[in-house]
Amino acid sequence: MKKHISIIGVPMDLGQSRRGVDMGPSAIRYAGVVERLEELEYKIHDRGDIEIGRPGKDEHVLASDGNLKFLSAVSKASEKLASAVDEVIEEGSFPLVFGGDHSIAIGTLAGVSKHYKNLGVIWYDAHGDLNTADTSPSGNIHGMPLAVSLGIGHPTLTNIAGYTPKVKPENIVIIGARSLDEGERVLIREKGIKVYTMHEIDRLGMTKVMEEAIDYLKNKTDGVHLSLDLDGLDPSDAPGVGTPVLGGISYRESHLAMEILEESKIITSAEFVEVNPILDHGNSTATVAVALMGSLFGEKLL
Ligand code: B3U
Ligand code: MN
Ligand code: MN
Repeated sequence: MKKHISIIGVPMDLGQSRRGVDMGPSAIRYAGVVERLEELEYKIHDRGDIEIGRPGKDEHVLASDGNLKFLSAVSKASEKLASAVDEVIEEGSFPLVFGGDHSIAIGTLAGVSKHYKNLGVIWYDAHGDLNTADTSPSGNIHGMPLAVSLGIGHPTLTNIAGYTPKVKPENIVIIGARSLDEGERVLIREKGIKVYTMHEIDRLGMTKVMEEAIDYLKNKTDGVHLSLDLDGLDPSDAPGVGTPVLGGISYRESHLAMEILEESKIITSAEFVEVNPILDHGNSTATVAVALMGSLFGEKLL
């Protein structure tokens, strides 16, 4: 992994309905991320936060766009984030993005993917985030970023940064899924997307799941983005998320997953999303996020 890391905060809360996730970047900083990574001898450049425009007063639900809440504010922020991520990679630094809700992955991937011919994506999440306006039960864009990155969805979103698609279905691995909508299941089957649900994690164990995921991506990709939604973890370990789902990945399994990724050296960019300090117990979910970043960037127990 590179020795320079650039942090970008994205205080976005318009991709879903629970306020407070816009404070995620502050909570993660407060949990000591910069100090933790500096201990590991990285040079950290904290670029501060992307400015998120407030929506116009009629924009709360854009009926004319169907089922896409805050489409215009989300797409504007995505363009800004894509440019910032692009700059970071141009500078030769590792982009580390803090959410905000998961809609920010649209911008992150738009900034990352133009630097790779075959970007791989590890999507660590309770959800598939593969909805479109037609299949979404909520109209929340944070349930859509993976579909958008495949080029499926509203053109304003799929064309962020001026190109589409950002990722090929065969270069994606979803880990931790346990809440998939019917339209998402259809898309997974149609596109042949690799998914390790909680069933496979329980059955095979996290070591085998991660080894298989890495083998699956290693030879066909030239970079791999880790998009880690804290709701992939069990709510007992990461309570501060907007849509908790029981039966998730444990704190220990998640550390193991990050350690195995670190050993593999395949990760070239990362984002940690959906930390909502208002719903949290203390600052424990941000603290978990920072601990996982420690493992991802090479912290060792001994
Ligand atoms: N699949 C549901 C719920 C959801 C997606 N992502 C999160 N929740 N965090 C939806 O609204 O698309
Ligand atoms: Mn998600
Ligand atoms: Mn999720």
